[in-house]
Amino acid sequence: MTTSIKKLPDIEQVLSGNGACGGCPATMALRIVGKALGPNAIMLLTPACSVASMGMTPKLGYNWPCINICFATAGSSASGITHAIEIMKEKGRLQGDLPTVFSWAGDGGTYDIGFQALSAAAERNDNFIHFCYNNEAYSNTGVQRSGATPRGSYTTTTPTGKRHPKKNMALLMLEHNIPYVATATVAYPGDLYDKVVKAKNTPGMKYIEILSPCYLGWQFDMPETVQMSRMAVKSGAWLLWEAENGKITFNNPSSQIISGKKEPAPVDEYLMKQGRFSRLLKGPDAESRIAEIQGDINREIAFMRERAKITY
Ligand SMILES: Cc1ncc(C[n+]2csc(CCOP(=O)(O)OP(=O)(O)O)c2C)c(N)n1
Ligand code: SF4
Ligand SMILES: [Mg+2]
Repeated sequence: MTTSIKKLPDIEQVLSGNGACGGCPATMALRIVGKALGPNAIMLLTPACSVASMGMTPKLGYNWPCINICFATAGSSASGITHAIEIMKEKGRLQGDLPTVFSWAGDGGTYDIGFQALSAAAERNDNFIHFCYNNEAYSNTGVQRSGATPRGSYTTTTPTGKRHPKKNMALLMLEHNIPYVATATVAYPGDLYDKVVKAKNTPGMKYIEILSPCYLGWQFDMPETVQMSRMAVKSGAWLLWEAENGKITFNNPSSQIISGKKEPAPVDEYLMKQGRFSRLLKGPDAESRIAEIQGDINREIAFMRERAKITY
């Protein structure tokens, strides 16, 4: 059973007074992650909104030792830290439980710029958790497209709508044969919490991707973050799943969509709530543009349904 939001621990690792926008999904997600990881952890951050929001020493917004690293190096830096800790333990210079090492990066720092180092760390099965908070753009620098930006979306570098579909990064990570991969989003906090607890207790490389609707890039009203996150899941535009030792299972409500018990909500309503799509859906080609986006979603659902039948 998924942990109820009412049962999440009181512990707060994200402190008040940080510099994130109101309703920031990355900050919401990190609060839940903090409840699952607890204080005994070391955080690595690539340049992104979460870095810009964290404040300056000694008044950091995150209550862990935090290391700001280069954009491309989440995988290699986290590998270095985790190996250093293991060696210190071996030499008797660290006692007690080892801290959980985790990298916290955006989609830019994961799908694009950080991919090479992350892939190498996954191949080595190094012992840390990589979190990608995916707001589907480079938000911190004014909303440029990334590999996670869906087709049809406006960004400053795709002013007429992105022409290509997003890639399935979580699945790419799974294909590295790592022991734990999961997707989550802020509208389902108990689901995210449970997944982080599992990752924390699994040795080796773990990858958790959290869809993070950002009001600035997606162009909706700040208080609607959680609603957008829920709509993404209900329309099938974002699937909740996890893979333990290669076996994929879907989580509610995505499991109902995958099993065919529930039809995904038509994507129109989800798209029209977001200025990044709706501003491009006013012309005579609106219908074909929506059909193209719906086609990407349908294809992904059908593909993941079949992919989940394969175990190794
Ligand atoms: C090597 C390098 N290139 C570019 C930048 C500029 N930069 C800082 S944050 C950022 C955007 C990060 O996007 P993402 O990882 O998706 O995080 P988000 O801003 O969306 O939270 C960019 C391009 C940088 N700091 N380093
Ligand atoms: S721009 Fe988006 S991701 Fe960045 S701090 Fe604001 S709400 Fe969060
Ligand atoms: Mg981003």
